[in-house]
Amino acid sequence: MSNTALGNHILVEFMNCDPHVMNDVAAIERDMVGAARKAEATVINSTFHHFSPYGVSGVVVIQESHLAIHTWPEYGYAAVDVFTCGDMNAWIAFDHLKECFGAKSYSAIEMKRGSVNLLTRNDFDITTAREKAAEWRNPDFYTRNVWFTDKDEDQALSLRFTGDVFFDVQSPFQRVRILESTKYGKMLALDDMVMTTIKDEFHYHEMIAHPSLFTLQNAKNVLVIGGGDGGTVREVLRHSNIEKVTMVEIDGEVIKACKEHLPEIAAAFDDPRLELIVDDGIAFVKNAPDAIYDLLIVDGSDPVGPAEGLFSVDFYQNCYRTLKSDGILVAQGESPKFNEKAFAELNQTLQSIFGKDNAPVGLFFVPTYPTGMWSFQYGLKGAADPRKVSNTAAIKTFVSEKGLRYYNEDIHFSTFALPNFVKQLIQK
Ligand code: SPD
Repeated sequence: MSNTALGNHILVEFMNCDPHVMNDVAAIERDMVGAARKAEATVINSTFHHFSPYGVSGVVVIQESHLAIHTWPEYGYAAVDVFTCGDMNAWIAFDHLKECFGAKSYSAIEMKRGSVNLLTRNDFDITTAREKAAEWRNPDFYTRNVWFTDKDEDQALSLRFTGDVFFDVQSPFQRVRILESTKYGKMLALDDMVMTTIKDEFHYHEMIAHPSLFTLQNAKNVLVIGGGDGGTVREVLRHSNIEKVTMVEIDGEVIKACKEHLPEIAAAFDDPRLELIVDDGIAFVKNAPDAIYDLLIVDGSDPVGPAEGLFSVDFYQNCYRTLKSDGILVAQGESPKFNEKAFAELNQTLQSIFGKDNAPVGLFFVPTYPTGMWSFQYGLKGAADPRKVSNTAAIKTFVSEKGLRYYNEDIHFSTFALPNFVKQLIQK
């Protein structure tokens, strides 16, 4: 390094890179940290974010300055800069990244930063400054900041994750991933949406199952559409009156990922009362006989990709048909604060099929979904109405025997208490 400048900066254009790598925040973090290490830099910290639908930005802070990146997967392009001080050779990092990203073309310019003859040196006591720095810096340990972001155009929820990816498969329907979030443990992500995490899954799975099962009291035959992680059937099968659960999940990779990596959630797949079918739930309901299910649960993901049809009028008409005369439908209802349109339209659909007063909404809290406020929406075919249950003693006993952590006899009723803005969204 020339002693006429404080630093050396290379600005790199990597083009025609592998687009999948360009969109993979964990791989990019690994490669950037790897590049720094290969160039014998001391890594202090890394911060990486994935943006939905595409793109990664990140910085690796090194003792010798930094490496930064911004990617545009849709163009197979990465803009990288490597800023170094001291003897570190930035071109070693460049060569490493070129290979990792599969860049077929590239260009770079090199600049000297901080021309010493243009600067005036202050009179610092450098020895004390170095000693102070050594007190807090542990060169064997660096902090990682890799973020998974679930967002629409205006809002986002970001979870920090360790950077470790346990499962990453592009199925015919979606990208299925198991990542490890630092706060909520292992999580299932479909495309770039958080589906469930080990530490907060009980909010969703207890609330999708128990309010309707305590309303019906003696449900025997249940159909679950979706729910590939297994949490919903785990909760349904806690009820001893259940004789049969048919679960139809379109994506076998989701089941595989969760069985392997989320066994606490995928805990009931071996229950003999469960029939597991890997197929299209929409077609399954279309072909199902009339009036056979006590309870039909739609545990689908958001209305993009394979779950889009789970928000259609046709689908819910078939659901209505397959329910017994007193049957109940429960559907993942989206958020009145995140995707108001899908939330309101689903309720209109259910009102039009089940009747104006027979499509109640239950709100509950999920910390790992954008805005935290989420809903289940009901379709009540007959008189069984979760807003009017009286068997609270049975709920109390069940909750305590099974060790439930979200649902209880008070939540059973309070979930149906709606803020005024939600009432307005679904006004009849
Ligand atoms: N944005 C998340 C919507 C919820 C999707 N279902 C979660 C599956 C849990 N079994």
